Amino acid sequence: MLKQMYRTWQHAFKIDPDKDVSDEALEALCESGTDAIIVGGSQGVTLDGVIDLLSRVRRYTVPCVLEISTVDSITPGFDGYLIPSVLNSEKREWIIGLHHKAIEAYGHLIDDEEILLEGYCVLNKDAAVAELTAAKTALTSDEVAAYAQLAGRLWEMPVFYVEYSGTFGDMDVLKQAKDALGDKTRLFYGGGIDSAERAKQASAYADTIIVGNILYDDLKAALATVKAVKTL
Ligand code: 1GP
Repeated sequence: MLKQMYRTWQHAFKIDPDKDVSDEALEALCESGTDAIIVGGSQGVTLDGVIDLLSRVRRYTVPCVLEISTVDSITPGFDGYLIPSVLNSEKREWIIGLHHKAIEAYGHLIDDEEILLEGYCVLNKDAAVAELTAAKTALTSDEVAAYAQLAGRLWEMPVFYVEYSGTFGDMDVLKQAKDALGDKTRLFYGGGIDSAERAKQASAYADTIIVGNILYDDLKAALATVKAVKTL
């Protein structure tokens, strides 16, 4: 059950249902020793794309979870569902609004053990997700740390996600977030991890690192990020 298993994750690959990945590459990713495959993206996510990727990942034993970006692309069959809330969005809908609407419509179908709330702090102004969610990315490290404290010690969210999607982030910001978070919340980090070295740097502070883009550009480098953080 997702509510338990995410606590041990050190590494996950995030695979975008809107991008092509070959069967060989997918096999290597799923058999890499990563803790989970997260299916998710911010643009062009469709139900067909999600179902296709789910069925291909399901050939392997690795846990597979869906990070929900649109209600229309939710389908049963995943090991769990990650629900992002963008804490530094300037639009209410990305913090709580869409979630409220979805629960009003589908709340009766939700198994609480299978869902997990992620408090996002989106920090790369050039990322698609920053534009989509109107994230206020120009934050000082103290401001990010305040979001971490809010998410961790005040709200006790299960996950605080420092998101630099597309670029490698400021590790001092990540360290300060970790220090402010308290011990109830896991720190996820994603953005620009494209080598074993960067995987190690981020995992010095993050409990779980998420690797995305590099898996399309350099599969070998992507696979090296697993070995960098996990003892297999
Ligand atoms: C994206 O945090 C993930 O949501 C991973 O980022 O694609 O830059 O690796 P990258």
